[in-house]
Amino acid sequence: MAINLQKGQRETINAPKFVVGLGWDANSSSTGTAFDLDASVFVMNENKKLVADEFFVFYNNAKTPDGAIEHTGDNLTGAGDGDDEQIRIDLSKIDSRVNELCVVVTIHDADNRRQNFGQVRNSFIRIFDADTRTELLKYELEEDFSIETAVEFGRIYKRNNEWKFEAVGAGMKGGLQDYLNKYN
Ligand SMILES: [Ca+2]
Ligand SMILES: [Ca+2]
Repeated sequence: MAINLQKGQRETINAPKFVVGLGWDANSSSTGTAFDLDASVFVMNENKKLVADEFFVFYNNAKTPDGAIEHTGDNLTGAGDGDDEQIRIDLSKIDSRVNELCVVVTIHDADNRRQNFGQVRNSFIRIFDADTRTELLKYELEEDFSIETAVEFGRIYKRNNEWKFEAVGAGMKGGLQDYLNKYN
């Protein structure tokens, strides 16, 4: 049975290999233009800085150099239930400098398309065991976002040799570059 988390809640991830699934549905009719939401991961050291440029995982850089974190592919529409984008994580391969993974979803070309998270529904982030496929944790973002164009869905971090997940759900007006500036 998956544990359903509330915003701010933290739980231990009890699986050495797991998948982070992210889902959303967008209301295209409100802008007349297709929505393309993108999941990205900032893989950071204990100073909350990117371990190296290659540790920013997104649709154009699908895998970290240690092979531990892999984006499985860019979904362009978000149509349908279930995960729209996924990130696979294998803790046995993870670089020893890695201490935290920040999972962010942004809206591609949000400014030009005049889109924001106020038009996005049914957002969730979940974690399931990669071997057994058992769902471990799930967080449904219930926040009413409005002008935000980027949302940190959750973070995965190491504490006392355990890996934990925190349901974050923090939105901001900006894009990937703003996170890059913050974490570089
Ligand atoms: Ca996408
Ligand atoms: Ca969807």
